[in-house]
Amino acid sequence: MTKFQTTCLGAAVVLSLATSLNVMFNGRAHADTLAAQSGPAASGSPTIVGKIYFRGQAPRLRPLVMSKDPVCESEQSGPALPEDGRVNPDGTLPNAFLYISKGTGNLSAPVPSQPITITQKECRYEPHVLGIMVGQPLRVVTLDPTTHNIHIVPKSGHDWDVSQQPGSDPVNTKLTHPEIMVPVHCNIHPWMAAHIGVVTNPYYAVSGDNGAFEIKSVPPGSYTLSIWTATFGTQERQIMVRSGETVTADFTFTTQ
Ligand SMILES: [Cu+2]
Repeated sequence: MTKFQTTCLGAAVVLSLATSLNVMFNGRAHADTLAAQSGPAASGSPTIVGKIYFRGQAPRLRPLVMSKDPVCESEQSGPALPEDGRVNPDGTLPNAFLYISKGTGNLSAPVPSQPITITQKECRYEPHVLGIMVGQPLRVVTLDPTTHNIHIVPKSGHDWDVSQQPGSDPVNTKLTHPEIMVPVHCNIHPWMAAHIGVVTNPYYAVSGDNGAFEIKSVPPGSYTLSIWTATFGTQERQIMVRSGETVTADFTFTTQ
């Protein structure tokens, strides 16, 4: 076991216990707890790392029914399980969106000109959960031999509803208001769904198939780190980021 894994495991035990006992850390005390787990971080390396754990009975997921479009059905190599509600085999959660919702540090950063891409592949969206900054280009790609329609439905601003034929060029848009989370649908294939976290700073991440996440180069400050999941609810906690240090922030969710 590497030193990093040991640190994560230790932090997980402490934070998991706290969460399962419904003990809310808050304010300075918890910030210090997390800072105490910090280690040195080189410039540009992760400043906030963590893992998202799940306790309890994982939801039993029903395969998506794609019979409405035989092309989609034929693209599947096995049962097409939904992403929402999925728990990794190791008991961690993928598809959790982590972001800094409040803070004292200087979070202002230029909006990247490079696009965030969402791809329609095998009649699913890849990725299923993604983040983007307000005003950053969103590029929609189709790789499927069937027509899709991408329908983005923000609470503020206008719907964006565009069809893409097989072989079409990518289409581009922008999201104009912060929102956790903006839903994406396909009006042709009702099982297609994605969630976009639209944020005003670049300090966000999505947990992967090992439940881990990392947010790089966060300026020093005191922050609220928030986490969204589609199925298991949301949480937040205070963290303190100090220059040159890495903060470990694990979260645990249970069945709702
Ligand atoms: Cu579609």
